[in-house]
Amino acid sequence: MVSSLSGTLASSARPLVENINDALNSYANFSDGCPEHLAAAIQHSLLAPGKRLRPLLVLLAAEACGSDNDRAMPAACAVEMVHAYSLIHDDLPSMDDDNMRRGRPSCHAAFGEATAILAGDALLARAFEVLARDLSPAEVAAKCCHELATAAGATRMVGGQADDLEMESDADMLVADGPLSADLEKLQSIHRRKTGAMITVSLRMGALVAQSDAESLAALTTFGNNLGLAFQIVDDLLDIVGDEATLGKRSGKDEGRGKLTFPRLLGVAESRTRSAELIDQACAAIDSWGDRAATLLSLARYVIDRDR
Ligand code: GRG
Repeated sequence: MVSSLSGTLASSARPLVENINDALNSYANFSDGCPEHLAAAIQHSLLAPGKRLRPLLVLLAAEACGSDNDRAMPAACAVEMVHAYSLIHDDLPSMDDDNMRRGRPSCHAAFGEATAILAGDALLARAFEVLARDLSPAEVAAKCCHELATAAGATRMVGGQADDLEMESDADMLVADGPLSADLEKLQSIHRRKTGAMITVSLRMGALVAQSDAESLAALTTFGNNLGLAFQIVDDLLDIVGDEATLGKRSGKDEGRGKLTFPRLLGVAESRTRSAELIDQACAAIDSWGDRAATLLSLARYVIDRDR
């Protein structure tokens, strides 16, 4: 991500992303007992050049609430592990069926389907091992385990994915028959769970590590909820207007699969307007924080200007 950032954001984010990558590297090394091909599959996916948006949000939220990066790093790495697992499983033939991810062959394309499923499983488990072992005090570790498990589970990310897969077959019917507001509600509900929950929990874990007050936690939650939905709308737009080489994955696939997306429901221009409004609402939640929120605010603006 850093390569496509500019100005102040790049100079604040670059060292953080380097620290995140170093920490992920060490967490991707297993002591005796992990088969070599499984470790290779885990490293292939976890250490691939992703934007590291979620771990950055953890670190920046912690920093904005007065904590240092080292304390928050286990939570930052844990959320990236859950994200990497979700991408591996999402790319499987039975889900989104994608052979490219982060500019590389997706995990199952490189290591076979069974190993890819197991690499995802191992990353999900590793995330909670890291949170429970490396976060302190114990109450903060327990809270983060609870929040991340909820965000990743059946009522949020996995549930959103399940509804998204189910809706693929109904997309034509939905657009043709239903009132626009009902379709939009359904689409937003799916993406708030599938994509938004992991973005919001990243910010919340940062605040929890910093043992912030309830008001700051609530403000970051509002920031995250709006940012998460804006992120997904931009993801839908990039699938239409994005460049495959820059994205590092196939584009145009939503259309090919007949998926219901924001641009399909609202059109490209209205989707752009909607994502910009959501970013304004996100920023309004923490605008009054002044300098301590400056990088978070720049990151939110980057989310709608990004090209990958
Ligand atoms: C399979 C349990 C399970 C869940 C899948 C994450 C997800 C849920 C699906 C990924 C498909 C997708 C394109 C979702 C939309 C938004 C999203 C999560 C994009 C990928 O995140 P980025 O752009 O990726 O932050 P990088 O590679 O930069 O980390």
